[in-house]
Amino acid sequence: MPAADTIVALSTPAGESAIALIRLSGPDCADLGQAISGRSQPLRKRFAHFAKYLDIKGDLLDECLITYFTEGQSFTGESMLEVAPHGNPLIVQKILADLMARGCRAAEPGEFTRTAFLNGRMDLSQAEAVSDLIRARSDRSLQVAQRQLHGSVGRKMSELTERLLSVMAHLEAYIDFPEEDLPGEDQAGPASELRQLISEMQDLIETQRYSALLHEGIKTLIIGEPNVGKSSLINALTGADRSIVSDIPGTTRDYISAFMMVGPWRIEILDTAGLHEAGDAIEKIGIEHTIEQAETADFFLLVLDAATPSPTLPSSLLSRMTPINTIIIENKTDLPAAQSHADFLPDLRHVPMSLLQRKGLAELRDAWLQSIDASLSQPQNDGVVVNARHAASLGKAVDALELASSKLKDGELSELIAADLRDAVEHIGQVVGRVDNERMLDSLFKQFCIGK
Ligand SMILES: Nc1nc2c(ncn2[C@@H]2O[C@H](COP(=O)(O)OP(=O)(O)OP(=O)(O)O)[C@@H](O)[C@H]2O)c(=O)[nH]1
Ligand SMILES: [Mg+2]
Repeated sequence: MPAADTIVALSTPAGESAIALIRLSGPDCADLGQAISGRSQPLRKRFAHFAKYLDIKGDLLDECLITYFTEGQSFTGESMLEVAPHGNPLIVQKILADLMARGCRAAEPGEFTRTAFLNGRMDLSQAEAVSDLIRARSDRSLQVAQRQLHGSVGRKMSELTERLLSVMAHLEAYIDFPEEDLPGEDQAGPASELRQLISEMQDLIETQRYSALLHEGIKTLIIGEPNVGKSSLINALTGADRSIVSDIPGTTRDYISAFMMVGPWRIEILDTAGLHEAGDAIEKIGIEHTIEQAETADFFLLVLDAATPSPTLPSSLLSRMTPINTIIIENKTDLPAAQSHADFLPDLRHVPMSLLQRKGLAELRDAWLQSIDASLSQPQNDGVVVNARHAASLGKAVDALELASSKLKDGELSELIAADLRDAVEHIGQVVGRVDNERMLDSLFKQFCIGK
């Protein structure tokens, strides 16, 4: 096989910083390390060398730390170099240009992690976790990414595969040794194990919703009639003058979104146009947008003016609101005419508030956190959370298992059932980016005495 390229990339953000990190991976790293540091000896592995960076003409570019990793003992599995110069974009640019002049190639996005995956340093779900980890913006998503990086998804897939292989082994024994003196084909065992596997995999697929919420944020809609204080609320929650506040009803014409945190959860919060029957053409469009947004919202903060009668809400909105996903905010409790609206949608949680006096915000955050925790508490499945790609593969595996299960019930041939099970194993294998036939054989041989 021809030697692969040696790739190079700046691994820290472009711009001024105390230090920058330039990473290289590929067969030339050992020679390059020696050449750029002007050493006569090869660099010691896994040792931070304080060295002068000398360019291809021998000119000094900077003083930096250079660390060399040998093949098999690095992130990518190839030999690697990490060069840490001062974080001056000009120095970084000169070093990158010099490394290119010495034959390196600029790395593609994600190429270091891809190489790590191709070299078997991690499975596909772990490679994905690297990018999730970098992008995580809340404690919860960080936690899930870290677990996945440590192989949580891979381990779960291995467990499912083992169990499927065991069902298969049971069935395949009859294909391979029909005349052998094997125990009678007890279909209740494999059939109930299959049902169990299907239900566990469906639970796993469900966790995709959780992972989407973690990454995109819990979409929360502030809704209510005009002038009740919706824009005041988004501003108070985000600590910024994000939305215009005025005493003119109908000030907010279209939705405005911002990101914020509630405890460990990332929230995308949207201020919307006030809901009411009348209104000009632009307001009407704004209200339509609110109703559209409500269809995909995860959470609602329904704001009321405590001094005015309870609102009449469009039924399309009301039907989306449940005690788990909605909090009613009775705002303007400071007004003399303010009254309790506890009897309005009494099943939903009510929080009294005066945004004018900045009262009730802490209570709202507490109630909100409790609601989110209640609806999104740690998913089952040992905390394993799958992403959309995993869920798609698992969905195909479930389809194959459903087929196998109904064939088993109809007493069809073991060969046909085993083919569906094999499909399922392959789809599960796709989650971690590999299908390991060796393991299937191991499992088969372990359970049945083949040697005679
Ligand atoms: N007294 C009192 N006034 C408030 C309170 N919260 C907001 N307001 C006032 O109510 C008016 C409307 O506030 P906004 O936040 O613009 O209300 P909105 O719901 O966004 O209104 P639209 O965008 O028109 O739908 C402003 O004059 C605010 O200063 C409060 O707790 N008490
Ligand atoms: Mg507004």
